[in-house]
Amino acid sequence: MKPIPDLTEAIKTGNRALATEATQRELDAGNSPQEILAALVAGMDDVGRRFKANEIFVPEVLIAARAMKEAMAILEPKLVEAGYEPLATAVIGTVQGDLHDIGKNLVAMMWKGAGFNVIDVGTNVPPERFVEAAKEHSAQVIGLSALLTTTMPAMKQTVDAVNAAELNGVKVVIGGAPITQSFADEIGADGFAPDAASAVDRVRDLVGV
Ligand code: B1M
Repeated sequence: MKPIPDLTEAIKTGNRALATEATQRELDAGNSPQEILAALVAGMDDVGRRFKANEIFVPEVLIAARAMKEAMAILEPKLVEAGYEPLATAVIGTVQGDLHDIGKNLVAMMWKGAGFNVIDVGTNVPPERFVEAAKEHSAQVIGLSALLTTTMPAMKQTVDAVNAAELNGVKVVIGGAPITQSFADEIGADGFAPDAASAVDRVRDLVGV
């Protein structure tokens, strides 16, 4: 892949004007949509790495994700035309009884930034809705977020519903402030991520991309 340094830099710094301008410029120059996507993803990967290392914080990630979103709005129709297949499809939501969505949205943005097709089913999502959405979109991953200790049991109910539905290898990844690896093990989730950047690594590992 040919690097496009200013486009990658635009995502790293959350420069929306440059991100959209450089995306359009590269398309006009006949560069392939996949190469342009790779340059955008490289920017988000760097954002994820610095977020994990506590070099940047939630506001910078949101700003980078917004630049990525605007560039993707230009790029997406071209990717579709070119027959591009996303790396994986993930359904994400906040579990039943829980209305917190800032962390969940951040994970969704990072997943999109990594090249996944993300179906966001929102907040206060009952177990059967996760199952239904995973079936409808042939998802490989279901992401569950919970911020309340009182809604942690809804994660177990969702994992149980996914297992009961025999969704053919769909992996469940969980996260949120009160969630730990030992809780994930206890309820039989396939993966846990402490933050949005690690959630990208976890899905990449689980689906092997
Ligand atoms: Co709420 N709230 N809240 N709240 N709220 C907490 C979570 C709380 C810790 C505050 C406190 O008491 N100190 C507390 C929970 C206590 C507990 O359960 N032990 C609490 C409470 C009690 C409540 C209410 C019950 C209050 C009330 O009404 N009495 C109520 C519940 C409503 C409901 O959900 N049914 C409530 C309501 C609200 C608001 C609506 C006012 C608002 C939510 C707005 C929104 O989300 N749109 C709110 C907020 C903002 C918070 C705090 C202040 C901030 C949460 C947040 O967004 N953090 C929070 C206190 C705190 O955390 N300091 C608190 C930033 C966000 C980026 O972090 O979500 O942790 P976080 O996400 C991280 C990681 O956890 C991880 O990645 C993210 C980024 O790296 N992650 C995942 C998250 N999901 C993941 C999924 C993954 C992987 C990683 O894989 C799929």
